[in-house]
Amino acid sequence: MKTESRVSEKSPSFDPSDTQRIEISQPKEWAAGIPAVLSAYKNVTTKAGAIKGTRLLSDLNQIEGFDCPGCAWPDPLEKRATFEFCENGAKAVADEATTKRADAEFFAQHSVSKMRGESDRWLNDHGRLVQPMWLPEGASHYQPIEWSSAFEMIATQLNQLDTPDQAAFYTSGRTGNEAAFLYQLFVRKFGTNNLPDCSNMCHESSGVGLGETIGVGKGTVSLEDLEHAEAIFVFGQNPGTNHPRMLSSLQAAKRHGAKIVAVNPLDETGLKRFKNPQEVSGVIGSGTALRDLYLPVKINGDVALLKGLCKSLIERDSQHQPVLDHQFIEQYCHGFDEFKTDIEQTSWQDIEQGSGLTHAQIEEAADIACSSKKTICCWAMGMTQHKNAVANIQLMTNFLMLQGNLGKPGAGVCPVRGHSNVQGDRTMGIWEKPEPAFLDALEKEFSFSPPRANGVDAVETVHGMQKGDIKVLFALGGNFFRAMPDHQANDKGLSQCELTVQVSTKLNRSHLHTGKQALILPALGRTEIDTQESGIQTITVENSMGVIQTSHGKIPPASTLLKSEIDILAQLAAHTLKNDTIDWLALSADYRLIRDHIANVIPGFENFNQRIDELGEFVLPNGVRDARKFVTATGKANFVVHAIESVEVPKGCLLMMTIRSHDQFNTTVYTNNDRYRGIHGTRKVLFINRLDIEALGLKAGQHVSIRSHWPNDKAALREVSDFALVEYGIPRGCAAAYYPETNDLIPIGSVADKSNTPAYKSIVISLHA
Ligand SMILES: Nc1nc2c(c(=O)[nH]1)N[C@H]1C(S)=C(S)[C@@H](COP(=O)(O)OP(=O)(O)OC[C@H]3O[C@@H](n4cnc5c(=O)[nH]c(N)nc54)[C@H](O)[C@@H]3O)O[C@H]1N2
Ligand SMILES: Nc1nc2c(c(=O)[nH]1)N[C@H]1C(S)=C(S)[C@@H](COP(=O)(O)OP(=O)(O)OC[C@H]3O[C@@H](n4cnc5c(=O)[nH]c(N)nc54)[C@H](O)[C@@H]3O)O[C@H]1N2
Ligand SMILES: [Mo]
Repeated sequence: MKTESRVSEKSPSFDPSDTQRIEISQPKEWAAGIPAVLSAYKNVTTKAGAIKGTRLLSDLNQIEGFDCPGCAWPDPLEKRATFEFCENGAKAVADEATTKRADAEFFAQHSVSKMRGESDRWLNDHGRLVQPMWLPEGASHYQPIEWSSAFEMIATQLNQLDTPDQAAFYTSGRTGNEAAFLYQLFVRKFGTNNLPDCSNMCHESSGVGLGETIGVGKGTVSLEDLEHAEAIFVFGQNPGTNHPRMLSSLQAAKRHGAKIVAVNPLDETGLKRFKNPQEVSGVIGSGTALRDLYLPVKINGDVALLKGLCKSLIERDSQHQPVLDHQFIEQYCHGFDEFKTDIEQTSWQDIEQGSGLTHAQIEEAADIACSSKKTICCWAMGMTQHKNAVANIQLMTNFLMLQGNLGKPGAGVCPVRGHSNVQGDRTMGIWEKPEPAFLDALEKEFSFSPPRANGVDAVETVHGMQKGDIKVLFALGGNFFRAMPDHQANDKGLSQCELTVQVSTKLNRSHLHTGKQALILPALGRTEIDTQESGIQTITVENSMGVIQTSHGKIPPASTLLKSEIDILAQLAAHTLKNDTIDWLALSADYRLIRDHIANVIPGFENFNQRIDELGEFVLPNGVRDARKFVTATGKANFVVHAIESVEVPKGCLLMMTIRSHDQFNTTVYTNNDRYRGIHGTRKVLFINRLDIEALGLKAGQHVSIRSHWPNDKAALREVSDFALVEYGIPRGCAAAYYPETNDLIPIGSVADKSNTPAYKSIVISLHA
């Protein structure tokens, strides 16, 4: 066994590929069009090969094809285009279908310590993981291990724990419904609710906020609603990059006469103008202008803006313009009087100061709301990753409630999910705070007593590992180390674990920051044919709008040694839970049997197999959407009072958000370019207002170190270095940089109230030449 220190001198932010030529140009004025089609084909054919690549693109998002692993945007229920994909979905597929392999020889050549000094892009570029690998205690290199030995090792570790709560089981949102159901069942039979997931870092604030206001933690609109809305407000979202197929829906809405308002510190290209590559006019014409109004809100200025919007509507209504839907408020809502009083007492001065917008700009947005009978609010991470994120969500909902924009066609809330099945994983019970009714149904179906105490979420997992309370971390997909904030805290926690296990498709930094021993279990991807004892298997996913769809892998697996996630989980359960009443291996031999259990446990999945056999897909019930039914503490939709609370930014400091570039999928970096924002050759940039550059005595292009400041921070210094200043259209006092290179700047304790989501988009920073 080779040994060598596992500690690397280089910080994980080091990126050797940054040496390529750096070019900064003007941000683009339109999205998609021919460059997007070319980029899609180039990515798929260069990585997967011409024949396999073209095949993959034609199966993507088709009824008999596979669900795109890129994002959770829905596919049209009928009339799918021949090529129902986007540039970035194609990149995600190409990345999985790559012909490169990170095999045993690769791991023999590269020590863990050496790989720690490489960039995220370098790690991912080595291709698919093809066989189980083991990092023994004290070893410098991973070495191959048999599947059976790996399962035995995990089972032994788990069964040696003092209590099941000493293990945590993470999930990233690519996992399909069947695997998710099996996973939570195993974890609860093992005896814990420690099921942290990527939702904890993502839309948790939406779930918590919506749960309290309208009683359902999901969106209430369909694709059709979106296309027939009269006004669409897009808050804190960059769909041109992260949900490109949403642009087609926005285009359809525009053609039906909708007005679109973009609320964002950055005037994102995708919301300006869209050239639809599916249409001739998108190829040769000038495309469709999307947003009618752009509101350059300050980072975290949305609570103030939303209070301003509500104030304007309430003022207009009291001046005898029929603006509010009093009947809806009377019949379906609770807490309106208190809300109204609070809004009336909030001054325009505080609203302007808090939002960074003028009263006139807010009135312009209110004009659009008032002229619409059907309004939708869409949002993503710009709203959910702040200290007061839950307030953001609740005020958006309240803004809609004022005009009765819930539970009617063309109106409602639309949290746009990230990972392709993050919403489905929750529906299947991947949740550290399960509902009692769900546990009751599980108890009845499988005749056991599931644990009732809440488990740990993602942030609590890091605290737990640091304190020594959690000794085993098992991760079903994802990149827990890199996606979470505060690498120092996370590394300390992980290194104290007895065992860390990653079920993965590609190499990432979580394979390098491990427990005393570590395992990599390589899994089949969404694109690959999944053959089990009963034949070729189908899985299902739930998209952002509550539609259950099937997904069928189409290409041969990257290696004969790969196992499906379901097979891995079933084997793990069979090894760990001795003499169990459930025949786990029978479930993995035929996924239909898992769906039969889901049908018995989860409302809305009755006749699951039959419905997908006959229809291919079906829509889950949603009380708010279908019947204006609000299952909240008051039995009504709740208005909630929130104060304008701004993050304190000391003089000379800026408030920074962390964002995605056009060429990454979360922690997977494809290239160092961000075409729409005009960045080429580097990810180490800080977007900043020209006047702030001047005020700080700096120059555009200059390289600086970024330091973060947080009142309760116990760390000595949090700093990332060598970031080039890019003069950009962003409000004064605000800045932006890419995730994950900046994740170490965020202390693990800096989280959203109530949802405990890391405040990835409110980081107080200072710059140092
Ligand atoms: N190609 C691609 N697709 C993806 C992903 C990917 O990485 N790549 N990731 C997937 C996942 S998991 C997710 S969650 C989604 C993420 O999708 P997005 O939420 O669109 O992703 P972010 O880059 O985090 O963008 C946040 C947006 O919010 C804005 N913003 C930041 N702070 C504020 C604020 O305080 N107020 C307002 N109004 N706006 C603000 C930023 O300027 C940016 O436009 O995308 C999913 N789809
Ligand atoms: N600073 C900052 N940090 C953030 C965010 C931010 O906006 N700013 N966003 C947060 C958000 S919204 C999210 S969702 C998290 C993302 O957190 P995660 O979901 O944990 O991270 P990903 O980067 O999506 O995970 C990528 C890895 O998943 C594995 N993988 C891919 N496909 C499959 C599959 O089919 N099966 C299995 N088993 N493995 C697979 C591959 O090994 C790949 O390396 O990051 C969060 N972190
Ligand atoms: Mo996400």
